[in-house]
Amino acid sequence: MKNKILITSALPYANGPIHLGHLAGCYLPGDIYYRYQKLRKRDAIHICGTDENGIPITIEAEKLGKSPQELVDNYHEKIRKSFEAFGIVHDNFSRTSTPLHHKNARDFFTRIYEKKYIVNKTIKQYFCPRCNRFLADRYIEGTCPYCDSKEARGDQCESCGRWLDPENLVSPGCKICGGTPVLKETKHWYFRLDVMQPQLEKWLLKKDNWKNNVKKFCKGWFKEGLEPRAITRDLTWGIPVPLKEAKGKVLYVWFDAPIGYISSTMEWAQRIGKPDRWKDYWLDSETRLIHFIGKDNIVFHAMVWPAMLMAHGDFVLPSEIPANEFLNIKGGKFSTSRRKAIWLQDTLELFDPDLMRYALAVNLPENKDTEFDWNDFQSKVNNELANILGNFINRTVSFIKSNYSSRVPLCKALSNEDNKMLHFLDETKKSMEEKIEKFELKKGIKTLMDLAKAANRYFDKEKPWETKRNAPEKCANTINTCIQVTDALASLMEPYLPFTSKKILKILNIEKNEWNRVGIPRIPGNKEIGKVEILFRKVENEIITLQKEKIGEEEKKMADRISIDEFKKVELKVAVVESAEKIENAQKLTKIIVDIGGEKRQIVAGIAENYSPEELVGKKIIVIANLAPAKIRGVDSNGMLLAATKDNKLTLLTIDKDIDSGAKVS
Ligand code: B3M
Ligand code: ZN
Repeated sequence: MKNKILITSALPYANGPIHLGHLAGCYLPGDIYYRYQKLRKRDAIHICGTDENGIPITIEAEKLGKSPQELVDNYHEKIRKSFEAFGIVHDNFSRTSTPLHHKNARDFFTRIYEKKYIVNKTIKQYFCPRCNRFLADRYIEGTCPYCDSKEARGDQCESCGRWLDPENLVSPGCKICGGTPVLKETKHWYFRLDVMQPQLEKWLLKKDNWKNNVKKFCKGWFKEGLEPRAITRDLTWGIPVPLKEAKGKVLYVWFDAPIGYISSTMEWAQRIGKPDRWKDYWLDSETRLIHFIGKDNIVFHAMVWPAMLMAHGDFVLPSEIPANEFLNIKGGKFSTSRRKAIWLQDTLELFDPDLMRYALAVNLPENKDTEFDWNDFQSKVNNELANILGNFINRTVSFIKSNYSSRVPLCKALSNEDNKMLHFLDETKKSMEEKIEKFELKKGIKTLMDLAKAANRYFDKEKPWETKRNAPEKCANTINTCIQVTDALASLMEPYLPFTSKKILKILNIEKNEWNRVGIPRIPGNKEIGKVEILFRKVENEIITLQKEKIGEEEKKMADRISIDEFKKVELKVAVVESAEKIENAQKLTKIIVDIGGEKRQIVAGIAENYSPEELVGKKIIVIANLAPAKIRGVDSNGMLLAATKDNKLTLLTIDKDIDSGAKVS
């Protein structure tokens, strides 16, 4: 086993908060794996940071009417804090907006440009005449030519995972104004993936231990044949391309982002006062470079990034890419932009982080998509964490408190049963090691839970509450064994449930966990133990009901928004009131004749209580001109006027400066 481990988790875009889908995809697995390696005293570091360039940032900033800088500053801090609160430990959490990273990305480009792995081409690119700009990848949306999804973006189809070029899209549309873009000439720089294919293929062939989803994906790509890929974009936000003739262009975000792993490691080395330390990892071919990612990032980490590294030549190549599938929510994907998500921040306000860490860990989408469900969360917490794991520890510690004045009873001689129990600790440890090393983290936590179950069975079978009276020595042995099991549980759970593990250490009055001592009793007899503390509080029904309602709400708010195209269907015009009269037997209704740029219309409106007919004549008002005609109280109405109302008050919408009737309102 190589002993240097460089662990990275995908750099989250600083365009929104972290949700459970992100956590299950890569952040929790990365953290579990890293914590485990540290517990085993391996030389491991965990590197991450926010991805602050590219179109995902500019689009969200435009939507919110903020500058990209404001947006990324805000979310960098939010993401960093919520990771910390959730117990995700990174040796360094950087950002791709640092001067160091800008320099690294530009140097990387220059190096492979000089080695002739980058060429330029004049191409035709979509340009939106209405917005007067070139539409870089995500500014364009259309139908995916492969899977027919209607929501494919210019750079990738999220539905089938293909990496696309905007020209591939069927019926493309401008994401900003909804208009139809046209093709126009521009120059871009391309990375010669085609040249890299043979090397890449040879290298990937040796990775037969890789997960199937990753291997399958790559094979498909090789079969189609790799093509040069544009790595520059027409944007003002991002890292300027380090070439004179590329003024006004920036590096494609997926070109600079993975280089962010290197930059973040360098930043870490500087921060700890050993500026060369990053080299020990990145420049040593013996390092195991492990990228934790979600499946939508596979193509970039398993193909483009290794190809970039090969072209560059100095750095270590990825050794494993444990990519997870998606965690879904009610049948669909989590989506930051559509606000269809359960936000980490919200769950942290309600539950101890370990509850969510557990619920996610046992449900990780390692081999297929899984679904998050609040009822399932509740049952995992109440029936597994509280009733099994918490219960065992609680009954052990409480027993010591009430029967042995909070001192661990001495163990004289172990029975067969005691030995079996202790032996099971060692077995569990080995089995967890095997699983975690293979990235089967879900199996790892299940193995831990099996130990807790076995421990409860042991307690039930040995009946210390009876032996206390009739066989006190046996009772002492049992309880002593139980406290060793508790101690072992604390060590074994640390990667998954670090907060609970800490609480147990406090109860046991010991400083730290020792993975390698699991199975070898280390809690001496007579040791005084601390206060009994409830480890897992049960989750009540009411809180679950509330959470379930919340998911729909936010998404609905977003879904209820209409697109600019929908709004444009409404034809609003200025109209002048020519005559008005009250409608008989209808207290609230007035019939008016308006002129809309020469066209006469009759409209029935509920304004009789607020405006007299005399007041109305001559007013210039706003009407919906293309409303389907209707009969109101038997009177024809052909259009509708606009008015503002509040608390029984009503006022008509008029115009601020004079303009002819028939003028369009937009
Ligand atoms: N920011 C994609 C994402 O957040 C991207 C990952 C970059 S890893 C170098 O899903
Ligand atoms: Zn446009």
